[in-house]
Amino acid sequence: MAEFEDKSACEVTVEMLKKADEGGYSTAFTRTDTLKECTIGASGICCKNCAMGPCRLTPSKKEGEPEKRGICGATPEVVAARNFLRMIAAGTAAHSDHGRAVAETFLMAAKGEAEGYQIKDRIKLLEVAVDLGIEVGERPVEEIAVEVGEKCVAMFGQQHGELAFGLRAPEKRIEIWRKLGVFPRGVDREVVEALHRTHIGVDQEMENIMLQGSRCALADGWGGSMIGTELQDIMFGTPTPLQAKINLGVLDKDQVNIIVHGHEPLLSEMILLASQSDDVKKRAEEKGAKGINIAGICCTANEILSRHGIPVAGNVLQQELAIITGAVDLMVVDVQCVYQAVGELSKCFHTKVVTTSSKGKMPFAEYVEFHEDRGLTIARQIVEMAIDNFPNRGDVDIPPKTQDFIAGYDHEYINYMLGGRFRASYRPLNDGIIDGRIRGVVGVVGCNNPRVRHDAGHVRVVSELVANGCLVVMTGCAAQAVAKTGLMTPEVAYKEGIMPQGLREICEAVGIPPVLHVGSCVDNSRILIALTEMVKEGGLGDDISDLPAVGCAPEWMSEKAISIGQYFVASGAAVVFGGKWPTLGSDKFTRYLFDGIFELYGNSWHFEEDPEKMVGTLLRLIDEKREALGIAAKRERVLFDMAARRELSID
Ligand code: NFS
Repeated sequence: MAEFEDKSACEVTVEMLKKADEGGYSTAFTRTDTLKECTIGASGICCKNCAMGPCRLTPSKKEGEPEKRGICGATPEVVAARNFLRMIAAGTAAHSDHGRAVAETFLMAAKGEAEGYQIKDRIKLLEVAVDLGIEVGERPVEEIAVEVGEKCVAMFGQQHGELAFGLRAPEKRIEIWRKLGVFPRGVDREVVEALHRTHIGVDQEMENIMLQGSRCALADGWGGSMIGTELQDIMFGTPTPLQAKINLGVLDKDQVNIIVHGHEPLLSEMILLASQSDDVKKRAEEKGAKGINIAGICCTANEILSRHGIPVAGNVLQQELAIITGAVDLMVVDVQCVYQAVGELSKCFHTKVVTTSSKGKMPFAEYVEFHEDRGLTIARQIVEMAIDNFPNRGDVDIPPKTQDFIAGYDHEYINYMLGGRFRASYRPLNDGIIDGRIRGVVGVVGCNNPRVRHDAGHVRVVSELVANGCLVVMTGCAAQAVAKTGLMTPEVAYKEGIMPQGLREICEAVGIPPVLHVGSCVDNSRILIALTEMVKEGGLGDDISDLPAVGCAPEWMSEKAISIGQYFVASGAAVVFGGKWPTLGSDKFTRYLFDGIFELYGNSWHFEEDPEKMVGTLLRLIDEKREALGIAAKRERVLFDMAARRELSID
């Protein structure tokens, strides 16, 4: 088993890896063993932006030997910067195209043209309308919603002026963006300009390239992602805390299991709705099933989890393992983080894989094109495909383990739960930080990456942060990793030895665990708002860069993660990435990201491969900000209690 335990810290995953091995199935884990990474590409100094290359600018081996240049003369730092900007652009594009689909559906829903969708959270609609400068008055809700939808759709194609949601940031931050010329215009424009600037023969200064890096990433965080989050909340309801279950054990041998995988809740909300109708349930019974069980993977899971408490089957590295249980009757996907291997693997089982987006088709899958105007009808068709596939099951082997956890925290709820219904405010949080009961706030986000031990980095970093008095907010696959340990329940988190007295007092008074699940990756925009609220509440400086708050991604892999990191840095938060760092081939550019940009934004990027050392870096960054604010307290680094570690099955 040791060989499998080296690959994952998640017991269920280890068990399934063993089964995959016995069955001879290839997974991302086994392919990682056989596929050696290209070190030049991985370090960011391979330029393949034109056909004179690829120019592989390997570092000089001998002292005094001149540094390599590309055929056009490009220096390693410019090549690394261009590659980095292209990652940001791709990440921004992915989040923002999601946001656009939501905005377009929202507009259709407001006009009554999207079957099954509605305007659920009217209070949030009015708040967003006010932020967009829309007159509210006595106007009918539908009319306001149409205007909100139109304004949001227009933000993608906006050619000039400042992106409206960017004006939500603290005053001082807005001034920094204006001074540097990085306040984003339209989302699409920033992505296009990023691609233009990185074309052969355009932007040849790493600093200038990274100004566009910031502007493009800010268009993601304060644009595409924020539009996605806000409008999803209005259409599907703003999350409030709820209890749910996680891990492959949520699959049910007696029910039709449908896995929703991908990112946009536009599809999964309709699948859920379709699965709840009486005649569909009856059809399932007729086929011998006891019901219909919906479970999620990746960020689609986080979306329907946060709003409906739908169980999570697992995070990104568990997508293939879900199929290997033999219990998945249908996996329906839309966009992003869906492994191509899933299609072919499904052919070894009875599982049907259904793609739904014209943007993402897959060999070995069936294609049912999803259209929001007939969303519910199409979802119903997919649910029926799953039901009809139930009798085709072969052997089923579901690992019996699940874990309870609490999800559904968002910045509105944090505000409310801290201050109470009549005086909702971030005051108690700020006070807790000022008096030292909360050392700082850390956002731990991002993916899994089979090049590092699955879930281990997330769990280690978060448990150590909690042991050292930090309040942790989480999104994405990172959140799912920690949910699997129980740390997101008061029952486990309040046990002796998990967190220090001060943090525990606050958590107990408010009734929260020290680790809050705040949603999917587009919901990182919620963290931007929470940080802004903390600044506006007062007592912790007057910009995000003054807060004892840091972001980190211990196991990142996607381009979206780079975009998120850059928008946090440009918004003033320090960011620490683990795993591997994509610019190490150029010392000069790496130093610029780690030190140089501090001058501009008041914080910068950091990299720490080892999770243990990452905690040290995070705590140091927090303590430096506390010191600058004059609220430093002397404290020793606490190591996580061994008994507690065993309790959480963290090794
Ligand atoms: Ni985020 Fe979600 Fe997971 Fe990474 Fe992929 S699901 S948008 S990118 S892998 S956290």
